[in-house]
Amino acid sequence: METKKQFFLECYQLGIIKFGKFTLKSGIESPFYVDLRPLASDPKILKHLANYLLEMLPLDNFDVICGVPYAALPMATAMSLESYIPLIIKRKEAKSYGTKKLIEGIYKKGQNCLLVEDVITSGKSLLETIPEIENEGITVSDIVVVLDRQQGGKEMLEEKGYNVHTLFNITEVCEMLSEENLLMDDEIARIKDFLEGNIVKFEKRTRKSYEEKNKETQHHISQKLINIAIAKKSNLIASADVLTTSELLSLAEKVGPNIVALKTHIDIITDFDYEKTIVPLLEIAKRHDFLLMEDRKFADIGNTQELQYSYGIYRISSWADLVTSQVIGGYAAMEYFLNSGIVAILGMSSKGTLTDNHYRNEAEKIAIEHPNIIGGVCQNEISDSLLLFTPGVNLATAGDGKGQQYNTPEHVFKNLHSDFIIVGRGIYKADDAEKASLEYKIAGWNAYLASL
Ligand code: 5IU
Repeated sequence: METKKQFFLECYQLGIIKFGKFTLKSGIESPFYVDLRPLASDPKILKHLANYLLEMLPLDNFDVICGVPYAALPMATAMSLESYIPLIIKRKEAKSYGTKKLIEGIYKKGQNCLLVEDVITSGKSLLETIPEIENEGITVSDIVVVLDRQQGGKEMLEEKGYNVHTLFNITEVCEMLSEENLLMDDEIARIKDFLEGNIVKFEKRTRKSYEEKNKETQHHISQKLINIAIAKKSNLIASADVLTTSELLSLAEKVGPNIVALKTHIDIITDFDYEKTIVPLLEIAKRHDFLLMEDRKFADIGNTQELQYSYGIYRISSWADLVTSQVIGGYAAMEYFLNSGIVAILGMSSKGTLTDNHYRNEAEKIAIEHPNIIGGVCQNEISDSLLLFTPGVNLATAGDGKGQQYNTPEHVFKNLHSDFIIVGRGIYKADDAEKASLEYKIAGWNAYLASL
């Protein structure tokens, strides 16, 4: 069974709510804009919507059903079809000829009407509509609304004695979108501010270019990475989650010209052999000018991490330009990765991750302060003194059925101000990995340029 949240997310995909800066009819600037008319263009969604609305209502109370024109007309029609409660139609203006009726359809005096509205803001338009229906001798006891903008309308109508039923309100919408990483914390704060009746300040959010970040960074690995990005016009890191040396080397050879770095999970290579795996990989990386990023995600005390970094069969410190590390061990645990730039894990892309707001903020503080940390992996915007690496990017799909949640390059560059995208299956599972890497390279670079 589909949950209410899943249903909302389907509706959201149709573009019914936009976030940014919008000037309302009243001249006030709003941080969001709602238009539910697209819902009527998707028959399955409209039918589900009708049923969700009907479920909330005491249906025996109603003799007729009426939508406030125009957006709620298809909704009221769908509800009528699903419930067999007859529909009446309210005109926007009375005809200047003939019957001059404002309400069309079959009804009798004394009947009770369910009024349907798409969005309620101040409630003013409903307050104008209700007397026009009541003038015909029909009573209105209940109003059902798809989305409450929470600007006082619901409360005002309830005070006047109407039962107002709302399917969603903007606070719930923000929560659902935030859980899905579709809405940034600063946008939510601005919406809250707006709902509290404050004039909202829209500071222009700008992102730093590679050139600006290059000037500010002290770490030679950041500079190297950024210089490659500028030279190749690429911000693509391919994730080589393959299981054999031959697959790894063959992928590196194919995607090498299009990437800034190859991300490895070296411990999943079943036939790992330093001479046969790392030596040729270093040669390919040098020839195609990309860096090696070992996604080891260290998560221990400093001493153990130092050993894991330099010893064992992988000898990561001898070849990895970049390594990923959790910062769960604290600032001091980050001291020992001396040959590589550290990319700190700040937030994860998997469903139900424990990297909540508090954790991310604390981890980010360490990342900002630590000279060995050049950036972070995150699904949120982070300080622009760090490089932001964003995995969970795929042009073709929204998830993998195993908890991975994908975004588009446009989203991560524009909204998160990401610097590098990390793409795994989108490339190594493609029929033609070389072609796919070129597609992601172009999409990533264009999205970066568009975000400036
Ligand atoms: N990865 C994520 N999400 C994260 C972190 C790492 O996907 O939050 I931290 C890794 C896992 C995999 C690669 O190696 O990035 C993404 O691969 P796919 O594009 O195949 O999902």
